[in-house]
Amino acid sequence: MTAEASTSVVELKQDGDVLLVSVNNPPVNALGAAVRQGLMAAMEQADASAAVKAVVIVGEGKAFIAGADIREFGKPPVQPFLPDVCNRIEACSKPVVAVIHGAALGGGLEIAMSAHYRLALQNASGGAKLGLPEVSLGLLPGAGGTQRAPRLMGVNGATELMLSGQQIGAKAGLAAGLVDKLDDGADPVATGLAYARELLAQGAPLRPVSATPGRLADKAAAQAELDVLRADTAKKSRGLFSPLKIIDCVQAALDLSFAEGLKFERAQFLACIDSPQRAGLIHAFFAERETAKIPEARAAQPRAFSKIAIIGGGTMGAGITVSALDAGLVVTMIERDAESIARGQANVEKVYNGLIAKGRMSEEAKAAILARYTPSTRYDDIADVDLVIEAVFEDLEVKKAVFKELDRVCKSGAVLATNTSYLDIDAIAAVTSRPQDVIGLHFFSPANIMKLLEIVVPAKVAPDVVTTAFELAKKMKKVPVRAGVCDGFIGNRILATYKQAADYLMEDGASPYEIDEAVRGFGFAMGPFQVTDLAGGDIGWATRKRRAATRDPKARYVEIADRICENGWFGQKTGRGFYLYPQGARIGQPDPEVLAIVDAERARKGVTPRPFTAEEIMRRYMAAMVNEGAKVVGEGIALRPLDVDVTFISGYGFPRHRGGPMKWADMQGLPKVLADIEAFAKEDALFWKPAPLLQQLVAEGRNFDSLNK
Ligand code: 3H9
Repeated sequence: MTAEASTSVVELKQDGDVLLVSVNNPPVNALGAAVRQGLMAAMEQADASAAVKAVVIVGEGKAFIAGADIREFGKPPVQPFLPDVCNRIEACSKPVVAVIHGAALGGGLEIAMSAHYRLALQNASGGAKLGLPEVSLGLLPGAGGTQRAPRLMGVNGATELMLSGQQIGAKAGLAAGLVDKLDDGADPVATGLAYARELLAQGAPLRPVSATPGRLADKAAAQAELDVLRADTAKKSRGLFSPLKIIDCVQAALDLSFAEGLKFERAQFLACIDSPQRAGLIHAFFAERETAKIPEARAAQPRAFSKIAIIGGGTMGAGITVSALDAGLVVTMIERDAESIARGQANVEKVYNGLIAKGRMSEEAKAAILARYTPSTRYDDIADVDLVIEAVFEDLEVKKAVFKELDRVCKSGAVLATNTSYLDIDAIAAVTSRPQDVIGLHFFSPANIMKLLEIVVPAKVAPDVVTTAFELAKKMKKVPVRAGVCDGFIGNRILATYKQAADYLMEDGASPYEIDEAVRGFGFAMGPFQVTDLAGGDIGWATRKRRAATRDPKARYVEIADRICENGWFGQKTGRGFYLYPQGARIGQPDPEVLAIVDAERARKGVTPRPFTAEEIMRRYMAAMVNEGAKVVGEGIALRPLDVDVTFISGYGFPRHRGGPMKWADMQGLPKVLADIEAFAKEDALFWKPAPLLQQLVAEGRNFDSLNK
């Protein structure tokens, strides 16, 4: 027995002539320092012991190994380093078999590629999931992955995996050359031991991937593939740092010896580690997992739900219905009359028909899903549902009327949710006899696609209703963020503020086109005026008119958008808005008549326009976003700064590699952001009033992240 070499996270067991190496580092067997040390010790043991003829590496629990321990990045590195562990496995004098069940991601797949044989299980833990997702963390496979993957899979196969970050299953892994054998067994240990014995019986040789060029043997063909990929990546990587570095590493795999290629890869990996993009992306990774950690979770189990009702079959209601059906729920959709419910049903079917047209769904699968869908015009049909999501017209009185009806028909204990983007949910709850069951669920359009779900918690709601909403989000594969009740909740409240900053910039001298370009240059997919044109200028116009009576008369108000709407220019749907959209074009062109309106408004207000650089535009835009974000956190509307970050990354197109507005502010340094706000306040003290929380953090020498812990 060789158990003495075992550590708490890597257990060694001699099974006949095979050394079984089990990685046991819950929850996902990440390759922290102790695991790396344990794997090194295992290889020493395998080499030293004459009793060991082969080695089997397995992961305990639900995964093989999910990669490097992401929490270690940014901290001082601890030896042994992962590339050395991989090289040590490959250099083992006995055949090493990696048995992959569940996730083998990043460094986990690199460990597997360093083994001499790879067996993928199709049934254990939902089947093997193979991937090199480092790119989504601002990194590249840095433990030999950029050198071994192309040798195993060729340039196209390896690069696709490394640039997309996507996972492939066992069968695809076999087809790609990544694994040697599939097995239907459900027990990684038994299956792995059997495979190792089979290999020993065949006298199977050591097979280090580094020893041959493998699928890079035809260098000219490989180079041609890489040239195409480089050009494509340069176009698509949109300012991201690591994708082109991945291409450079594959080039090194073609040009250099394996050892030199590894050295090159290491230098590129360390450059990625030092990049602010890595810090932003890893913050986003953890933040998305933190938002589900809410105070209510400690005390309250979610209520059970399987049957739900959606009130309203418009774009929003239909999108939510699709999300619910895809989550396996039984859905009744309610509309007021036969015509509306037919339209609602058509809206739902349209989504599935689109998937069928793209070859991503079969007619049978659609029929199976729609078997769980019932359209109805009678509220009495939803008397036994567990949960209701109301998605009718955004008007307080209309919603109150629906909730009175729900209160009448729904069974006791049913969760009653309203999908609203800014209405007062306490007021909606108050019309029912059961405010403890009423909650807000703010979906984003298209609701079946957008990841963000703001879960809005009114004063009287019961904790188990909140946890039920989070459970629903999990089932729907949404990113949930807990928000308090206020006008616009987290996202739309902050959006309204930075949109105002953009309006001020426009009136002061920047054109809407310069502002949009600066915002895109920062990494947003669209600028604020493009977004207005896409959403329809009339929507914001209606809100502005409704709020005119309550607007602070001392607050600066820019009328340019109103002038544009008065012409009937509501954006893409009317062919012009801030931009021109000739013949239904989706990309707008600058409109000289809009610029004339902007000039006329400046003249009317006596504003002498001044130029703004893209950098100046972004300083104001971001300062407004961060300042309002700090107010939202300070008032308890968002639990933590990371909830603001996740809201903007998942729902508002904020560039993920910048980590969200609050992380961005931390990376700038809060004193600098506050100094900007104070300088702008000299022009307009009302709008640029610094958030008390921001002032406090600066005074205490702390950052937003200190509130995330
Ligand atoms: C890399 O490998 C670099 C190398 O190439 C080179 C190095 C030199 N580390 O997602 P879940 C935590 S880069 C640390 O909710 P699921 C996670 O935070 C790495 N912690 O579960 C959560 O913690 P908590 C490349 C990690 O079942 C808990 O585990 N690898 C790591 O929905 C459960 O996670 C990746 O990028 C990690 N690597 O999904 C894979 N991974 O409970 C990243 C997870 O405290 N991971 N945690 O909130 C994933 O994609 C998913 O976690 C996975 C499981 C699919 C594995």
